[in-house]
Amino acid sequence: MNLPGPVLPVARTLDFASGAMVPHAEVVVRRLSQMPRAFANSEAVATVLERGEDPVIYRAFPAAVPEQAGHLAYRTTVILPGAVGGEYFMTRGHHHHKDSAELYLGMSGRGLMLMQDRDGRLRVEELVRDVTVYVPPGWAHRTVNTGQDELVFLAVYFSDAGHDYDVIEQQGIGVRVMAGPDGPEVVAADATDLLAVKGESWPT
Ligand code: S6P
Ligand code: ZN
Repeated sequence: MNLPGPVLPVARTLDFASGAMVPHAEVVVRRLSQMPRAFANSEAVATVLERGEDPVIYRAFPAAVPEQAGHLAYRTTVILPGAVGGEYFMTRGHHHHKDSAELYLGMSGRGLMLMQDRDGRLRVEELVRDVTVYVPPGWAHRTVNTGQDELVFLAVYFSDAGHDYDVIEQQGIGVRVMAGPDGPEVVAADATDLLAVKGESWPT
């Protein structure tokens, strides 16, 4: 969104239940057909698409902010409830071209943030209303809706950071979140990674 600067101070309202931001720039809509490789079970994805269905996985309401150094961009995201091949609906996930931090705020619903740095370290944090999750520079992030309702959250990031979807599209993130008989199950690529995810020795 390359708007000319400078901009004037502006107030925008957020509806915590629906995720609507007023005013907002053009809404981003992501359907299953736009992210077929995100889900592990490619047969399940193909089956849904062959049925002629192309469910909306998530929508985002961006604030119109110049993509220039010094600005903060922000947008709400609404991930619908659902699963494909037993894997919960989630965002595509990305790195930022310019490694820089990002702050998430849970607004409604229930989900998990999957994060992985460029060395492969993994971290999973719960995202619910009133919870902030700090994503340090260099950590890819993907958000998963593990609940029955829409998962709504706000993300604030450096406006000139850029979004790099290629690494996650090609390599994925080392954990997946599956619908198990007793609720969400975080499944890691290998046991070592899973220990890292569940480790308690994280600085607070
Ligand atoms: C932006 C921030 C979020 C995501 C949004 C959709 O840096 O992380 O606003 O853009 O949740 O996810 P994705 O992976 O499709 O951009
Ligand atoms: Zn981001």
